[in-house]
Amino acid sequence: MFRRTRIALIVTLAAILAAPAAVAHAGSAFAGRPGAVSDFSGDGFADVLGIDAAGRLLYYPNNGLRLTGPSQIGDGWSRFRHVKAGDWSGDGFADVLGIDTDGYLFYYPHNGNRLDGPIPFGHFSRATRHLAVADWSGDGHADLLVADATNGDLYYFPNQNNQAPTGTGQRIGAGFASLQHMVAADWSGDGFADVIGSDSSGNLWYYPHQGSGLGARQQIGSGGWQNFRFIRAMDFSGDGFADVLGVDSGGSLWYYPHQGSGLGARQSLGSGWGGFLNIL
Ligand SMILES: [Ca+2]
Ligand SMILES: [Ca+2]
Ligand SMILES: [Ca+2]
Repeated sequence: MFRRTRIALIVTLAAILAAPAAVAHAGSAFAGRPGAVSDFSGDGFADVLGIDAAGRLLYYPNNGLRLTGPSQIGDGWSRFRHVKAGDWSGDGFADVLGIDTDGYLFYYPHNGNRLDGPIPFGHFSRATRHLAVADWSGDGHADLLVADATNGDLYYFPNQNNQAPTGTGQRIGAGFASLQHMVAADWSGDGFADVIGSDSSGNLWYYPHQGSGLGARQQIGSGGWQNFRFIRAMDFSGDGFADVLGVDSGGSLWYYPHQGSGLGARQSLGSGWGGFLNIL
């Protein structure tokens, strides 16, 4: 009963706090790509959501490849161990899914100008090392990719009619427990999510989506990535190829544009991100 009470409280706070934080939908000029990662405004350019030290969910819209805002769109988000934004419902606007510290998965649908929910989506009986929310199947609905903390295997849980995932998932890779960060987004631009990860030696890797699993990984960065507090992949530039965003040890947020087969010169998106509990 305590759990239910706590969740209800969060919903109430989120609803109240969402009021001044209306997210303007771009009329009928819909340009987002269904299933995309972190495009909260639905305009085809990924945005940033952050959970600050007080557990507030803050929305930073991408306005011309820089971040503006933030607007507070929720409260009580410090309870999540893993949380990601991806278009689960397939309407072009990113929804949010999170796994709390007890292993429970929740779905927050993006509804109009705020997040609804949370909708209970089940429980992971084994510890999760990494969670990604991205369109693995290429059908315009984000799916779940979950790296098991125990055996390091990566599992794909398909999105079936936007309902809670079922079963044990399909194994699509191995060796992911040792990665410091693991995310998924469409790096190759073919409509199927790929995986990006960083290791403790400071390397950044791209794991291409290939058939029913992941192909041989390719290095797309080296030196210093082990010090990053957060690493995320999302199409920040709106060209259909995922870019990389990261918060370094000094709390600066950087945008690394996808360029050719690697990353171009990084650009600053601001400072003061060091105290954040999560970004998505
Ligand atoms: Ca956007
Ligand atoms: Ca899908
Ligand atoms: Ca791809």
